Amino acid sequence: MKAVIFDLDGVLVFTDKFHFKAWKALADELGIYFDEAINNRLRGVSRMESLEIVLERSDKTYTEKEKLAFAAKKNEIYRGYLTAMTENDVTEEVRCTLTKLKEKGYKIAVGSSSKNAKLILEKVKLLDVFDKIADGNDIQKSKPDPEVFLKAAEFLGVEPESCYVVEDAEAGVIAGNRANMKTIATGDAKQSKLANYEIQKFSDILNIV
Ligand code: B16
Ligand code: MG
Repeated sequence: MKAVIFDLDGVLVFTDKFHFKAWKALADELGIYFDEAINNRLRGVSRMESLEIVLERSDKTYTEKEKLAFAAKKNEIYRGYLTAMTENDVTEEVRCTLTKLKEKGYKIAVGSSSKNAKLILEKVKLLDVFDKIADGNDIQKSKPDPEVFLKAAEFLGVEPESCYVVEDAEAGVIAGNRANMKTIATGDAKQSKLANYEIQKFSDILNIV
C-alpha cells in the first residue's frame, strides 16, 4: 500500500495569509516589528513556537500566562478569518488531483501542525475526502519533528517508506525526510532544496508518484 500525506496550510489551502494578518495584528498591538520574512519562519511551526519567534523582536519578557493569552488572542483573530472560508477556497485542480490519486490506489492523508485543521477541512468541504487526518491535536512535537507524518502513516496503516509528503515549509520537508518518506516541495519549501522532488503546480504530483 502507498500513500500521499499532504500538509494543509500552504499546500491544500492558503490560510498562510490569515496567519500573517493575525500575527501582524497581535504584534502591532504589542508594538513588535513583524514582516513577511518573519512570517515565513512560522510555516509549519506550532502556535506557541510561532509566538516565541514573534516575541524575539520584543525587549520585554513575558510570563507563561501572558504568552498563553497572546496565543489565544492570535487564534481568535485567525479563526475569525476562517469563518469566511468556503469550498471555493480549494481549487478544482486540487480536488481533481486528490480524486486521481485515489483512483490510482493511493491512500491520502493530511499531516498538519494546525489545531484548526479539521475546522478548515470542514469549511472547504475536504474533510470526507481524506482517509485520515493527523494534526496539531495528535502530536507533542511539531515539524521539523517527524511525529505528525509518522502519525498519519500509522493512522493509514502504511509504512513510512511507502509515503510521499507534500510540503510548503522547510520545517515540513525536514520532518518528511526524517520520517523516511519521499518529500515533494511546493512554494516556499523549494528554496531550501532539501526535498526529493519539486512541483510547479499541484497536479504535477501525478507525474511523481
Ligand atoms: P494553529 P501546516 C501550520 O499548518 C501553519 O503553517 C503554521 O503557520 C501554524 O502556526 C501551525 O499550523 C499551527 O496552527 O495555530 O491553527 O494550531 O502548514 O502544518 O498545515
Ligand atoms: Mg504548510
